[in-house]
Amino acid sequence: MLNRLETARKLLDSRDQGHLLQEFESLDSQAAEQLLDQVESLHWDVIDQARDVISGVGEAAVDPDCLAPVEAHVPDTDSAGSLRSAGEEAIAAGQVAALTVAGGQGTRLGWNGPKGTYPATPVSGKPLFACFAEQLRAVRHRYGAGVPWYIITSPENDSSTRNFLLDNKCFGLDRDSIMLVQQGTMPSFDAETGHILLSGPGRIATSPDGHGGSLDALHRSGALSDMESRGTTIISYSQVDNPLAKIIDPVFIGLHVDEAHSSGEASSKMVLKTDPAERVGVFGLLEGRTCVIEYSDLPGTMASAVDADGRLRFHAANIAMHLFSLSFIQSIVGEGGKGLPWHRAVKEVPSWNPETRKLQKPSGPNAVKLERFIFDVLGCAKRSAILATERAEEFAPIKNAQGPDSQTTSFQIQSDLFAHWLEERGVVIPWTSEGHVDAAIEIAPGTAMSSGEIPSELLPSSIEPGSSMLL
Ligand code: UD2
Repeated sequence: MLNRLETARKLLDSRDQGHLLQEFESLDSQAAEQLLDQVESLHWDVIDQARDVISGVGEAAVDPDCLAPVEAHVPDTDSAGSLRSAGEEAIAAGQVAALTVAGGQGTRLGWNGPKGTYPATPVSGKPLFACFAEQLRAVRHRYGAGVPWYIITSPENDSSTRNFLLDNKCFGLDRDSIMLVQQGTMPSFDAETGHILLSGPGRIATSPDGHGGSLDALHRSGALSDMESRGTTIISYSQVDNPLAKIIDPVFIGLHVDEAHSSGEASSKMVLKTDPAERVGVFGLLEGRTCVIEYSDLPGTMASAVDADGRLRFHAANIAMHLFSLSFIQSIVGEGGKGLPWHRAVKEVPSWNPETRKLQKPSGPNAVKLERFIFDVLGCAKRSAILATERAEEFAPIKNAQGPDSQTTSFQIQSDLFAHWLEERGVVIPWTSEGHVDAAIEIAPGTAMSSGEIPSELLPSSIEPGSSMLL
């Protein structure tokens, strides 16, 4: 233990982080061991490279004159048909893997468990993980090809995620078709001094390193090699918080592999942004390369700028649905890859004070957190395709306990979508004056993935106001 301590002390003192060992002598042997483990497990080379980001040096705001709007692809019926066939070919050939990022802390949701365990559908209240598992089962049934599913977890929620999936028998999927991959963490830094914060006696305050950290985690864990061994060439990326995410979408995959539109490296979905204040990133072109400017980085004047026909100039909203070629990702995180840039956020992080031996609750944002964002890979692709999709069909995120992007708003979006599916099949629907359905309606992916697929024998003649319907 002694030379471990000396090694740690040298490493920390050389970075002005020696305070982390200040109360080492007062720790019991287990806590002392855990502190040394934490010090040794942090990626100090990465932390050293992020020094300027931590201090906020050189943070450049977006230059309005350099960012141009993107052109999204709006498929008509014919082109959608041919894209779908190409996508179905890739799926049936077992070339597609699903990647769900579920390592976030879910702070805004106030849910005591992994976000993927949160009830996400209006009638059955099935958890988010079940929504995606059912889609994968439907894809396996329809195309005869299993889709390997990689789920990004954090050190905090990995075991509870694993136990939840096993307790639910992987929702009918083969256990060996699911791989949980723990993402990395980064320490939190005092925003003024740059000193790493403690979360308790002998415990370094850390948080997940952002969904962009999933790429390094896939590399380090061997998941990318596992994909290769399974014949994966396309990774279908989505966030755990959107129950309407079509995690295997043949039209999207068809566009991604269509050389007329895409270099086959990285493609994304967009929905129309109409509210300048909506908390979503927007797509743009910087020197000809696709990028996403996060809502927190987009100057207000650019967020509210409108073009000639009154539409927001930056109206292509990022819904965090991407397709990546496996070889492209390997080039980013492999030996030659320099990895993704760090984004700096200043947040409130309670910190342990060894002097007073108390956990100090900050009166305001006091700590720098560093995250990598997945969408920063887009700039490395020669030609990204962006598919325009309907918000009402594909985007019903659950991020907050109430208000926007909450279970309530998501349930209404889902019920409205399924009501439209039923109405297209002749069912009489009770619409309110605001254009929402006055009922809770849920159609499981195993029943239908579109209106036309609903078995006729299941169709009612009408939906009673205030009723619930599960198909
Ligand atoms: C994200 C996008 C935003 C828009 C919106 C759509 C970013 C920074 N912003 O906003 O542009 O696309 O989603 O809903 O991407 N996660 C991890 N590990 C982490 C951090 C997050 O797995 O270390 C997951 C998390 O579980 C969640 C998702 O990534 O499902 C997005 O989390 P967020 O809170 O960072 O981003 P958000 O939702 O504000």
